Amino acid sequence: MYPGNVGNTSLQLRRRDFLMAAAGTAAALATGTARAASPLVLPPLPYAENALEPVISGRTISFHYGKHHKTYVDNLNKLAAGTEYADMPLEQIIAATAGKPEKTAIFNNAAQVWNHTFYWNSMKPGGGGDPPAALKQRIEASFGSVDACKKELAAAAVSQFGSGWAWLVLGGDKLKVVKTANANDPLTTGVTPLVTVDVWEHAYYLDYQNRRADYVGAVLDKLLNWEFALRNLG
Ligand code: MN3
Repeated sequence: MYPGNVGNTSLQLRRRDFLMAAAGTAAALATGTARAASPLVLPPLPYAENALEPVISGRTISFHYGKHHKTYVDNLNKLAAGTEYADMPLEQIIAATAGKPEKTAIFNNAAQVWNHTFYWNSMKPGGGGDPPAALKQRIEASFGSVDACKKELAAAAVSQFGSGWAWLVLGGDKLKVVKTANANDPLTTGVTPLVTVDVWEHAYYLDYQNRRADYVGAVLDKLLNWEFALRNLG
């Protein structure tokens, strides 16, 4: 449908589709005898673990996806089991727990499940380069140029103190850059996320050690999935 889509079904998923995939088949699993704590399943990576090399190593992805992302899913399942959240779609859990100090643990894990699925889809092998024309136009209207947009996104990613995320979002009719700390995501502020960059150290430390700026620059130049951003724009 869009240039750059090469038949990878996962990459063609719209944001809501993969969120539903992330939420799993709640009803089916709820009736299953072998049902574990909760219905949430770790969504498959949209590419092989080593597909983002040399920008991000297979070793980084294997820990980041296979350990970190999986742990958020497992923790969320434990926390949600037997509660009102057990059968709730992920986005709804995030909305229902955001900003509630007594729900911090469940919010953190739910948001991190969502954020990581969004992050994997924000990148693709052979990404970066020029956005599709329809997106480019929107970027130029909001930032002046694609370069200015990338500079702002890189600055947000590099300047996020400690762990967090940098995002390109749609707010009203404007594209803008925001950053969030720890597990927070901009969904809870009423904007539409388009792409994100994970700047927790676990995202880059094995490959870049303390050189966060090098990791961010390489992701934006070589991996960013502009087609995914365009699809999220609706
Ligand atoms: Mn991470």
